[in-house]
Amino acid sequence: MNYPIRLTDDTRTYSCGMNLKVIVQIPCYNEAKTLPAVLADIPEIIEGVGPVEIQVIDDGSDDDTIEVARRHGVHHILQQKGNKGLARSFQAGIEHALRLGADIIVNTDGDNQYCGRSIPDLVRPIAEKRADIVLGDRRPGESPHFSPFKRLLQRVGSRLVRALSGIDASDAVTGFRAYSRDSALSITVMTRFSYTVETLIHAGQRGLTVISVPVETNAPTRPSRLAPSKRHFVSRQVVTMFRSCLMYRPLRTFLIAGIAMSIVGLVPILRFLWFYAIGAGDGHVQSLVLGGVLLLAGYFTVIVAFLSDIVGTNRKLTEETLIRLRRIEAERATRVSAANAPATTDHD
Ligand SMILES: Nc1nc2c(ncn2[C@@H]2O[C@H](COP(=O)(O)OP(=O)(O)O)[C@@H](O)[C@H]2O)c(=O)[nH]1
Ligand SMILES: [Mg+2]
Repeated sequence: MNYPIRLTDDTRTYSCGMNLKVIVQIPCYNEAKTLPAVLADIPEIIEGVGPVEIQVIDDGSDDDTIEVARRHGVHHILQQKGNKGLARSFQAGIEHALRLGADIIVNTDGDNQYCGRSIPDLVRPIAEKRADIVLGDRRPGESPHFSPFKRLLQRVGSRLVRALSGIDASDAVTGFRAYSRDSALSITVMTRFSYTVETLIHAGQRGLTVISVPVETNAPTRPSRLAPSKRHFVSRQVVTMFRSCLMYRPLRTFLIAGIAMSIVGLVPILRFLWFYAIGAGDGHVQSLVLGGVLLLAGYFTVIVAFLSDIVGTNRKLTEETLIRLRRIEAERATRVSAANAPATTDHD
């Protein structure tokens, strides 16, 4: 069934030039209260780019999220069976949008954290082929909606992401982003917790151009559900970064660990040798045992480094195959969906 889009603010309508298909996706878990405000703020058309379609991914909400989305004329509603978490919903949404023929996919939150009127700023650099991914930078250092502790976390997190991915992003965990079709085709979210950091590290590894543009944010409508406490947020990001290191830089990660262990192991061995040389070796055998164990552990970790590099090369080849397969599938599905009605409700 086709639901007409109802917009309340005429200033959000623009004249159209390029005719690219922009899909704004909103992963939602119980967002019936705030969804109308999010939808009302999304432009219908972006000047010089093309029309905007909206896709809501409902992750087994218990409230009226789906009903609200239907009433407000959302073009595409993707229903997950049960609550699968944000990362899986995000990935399902990206794949669905690609099958619908999206040229640019924008992700925003269902809690009305981000201002829909910033969407054209995210989309334009991709339409003009200046970027593959555009991050909506909330300027955490200045935003009144961030506590001093959250600002500090953002700064540390962004530095770490820069070290891992080579991408300079002052707001690495922003969920407000735009992806070109090609960059979306290459997204495979592996970790369950934080797709935001993982997709950035992945983008850096693939050599994609990622830029940040400043965006407006609204005052919080409720506490964060994804990071109910600071400890939870920090541990989630640390686990994601650690797993990303193992996944995308296995040689370097294991080699550094192996060499560090070997160097630490050499210290007690040299200590023992010193005592042995001056004739006081008795009573220092423990140093030799400890050093030997660490040296051996370091040696095996170096072997693991080379093995994981081979596994990593295979992962890259598999990834290339997956991307090509996705491209073929998405293009075929786009042709089929173009022949069908534009409004859809799909199940995963
Ligand atoms: N799919 C899915 N989305 C969720 C879940 N929890 C939160 N979200 C959505 O993820 C987005 C961000 O959630 P939010 O609580 O605002 O977290 P924050 O902005 O990152 O602090 C919102 O659109 C939520 O509806 C979940 O369990 N599954
Ligand atoms: Mg939010």
